[in-house]
Amino acid sequence: MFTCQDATLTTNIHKEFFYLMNQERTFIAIKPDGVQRGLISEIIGRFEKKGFKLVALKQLIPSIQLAQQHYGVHKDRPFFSDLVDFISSGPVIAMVWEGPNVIVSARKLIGATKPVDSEPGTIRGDYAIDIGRNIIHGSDGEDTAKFEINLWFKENELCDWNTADCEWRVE
Ligand code: DAT
Ligand code: MG
Repeated sequence: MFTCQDATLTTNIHKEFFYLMNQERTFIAIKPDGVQRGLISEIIGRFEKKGFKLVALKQLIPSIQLAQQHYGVHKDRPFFSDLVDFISSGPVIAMVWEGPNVIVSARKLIGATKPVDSEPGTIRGDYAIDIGRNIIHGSDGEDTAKFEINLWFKENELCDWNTADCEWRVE
């Protein structure tokens, strides 16, 4: 017989399944301009306060090779060489953030690529005035996120953990 307890259990299993299906990870980097301008805590704070979970973080000066691989999709664009030089010009804060629909959500927190188009309230809208100094990078899709996380981090640098208040973040 199907009891009330079974129903609750089934609902919980569905919720758990739904939650796991919607869990995503994205690669976020504070570029050298964001680091130089003292915006690290401001930027990390926006992702934290939104409710996403930090699963990896490190500071590094990217090699030219790493920057070229990261921006490989733009290799034929006229700004490619300046972009690579800029990204490898100083410390970058490389991070992986996790949460439901975090890839799209992070892009919204970041704002449009061109600061003239990025809305006030977004990171670029609040802190950037030039496309070549737009503070922050975020993966633009699932495949890109996987590629970038693997490019910047080793598997053992990613922390699997749960926030103590996770039931207050996701129903
Ligand atoms: P996003 O960083 O929003 O994903 P993108 O992938 O189109 O944007 O470009 C990567 C970076 O390259 C972008 O953050 C800044 C730089 N860039 C893009 N278009 C540019 C342009 N027309 N002139 C100079 N830099 C540009
Ligand atoms: Mg991009």
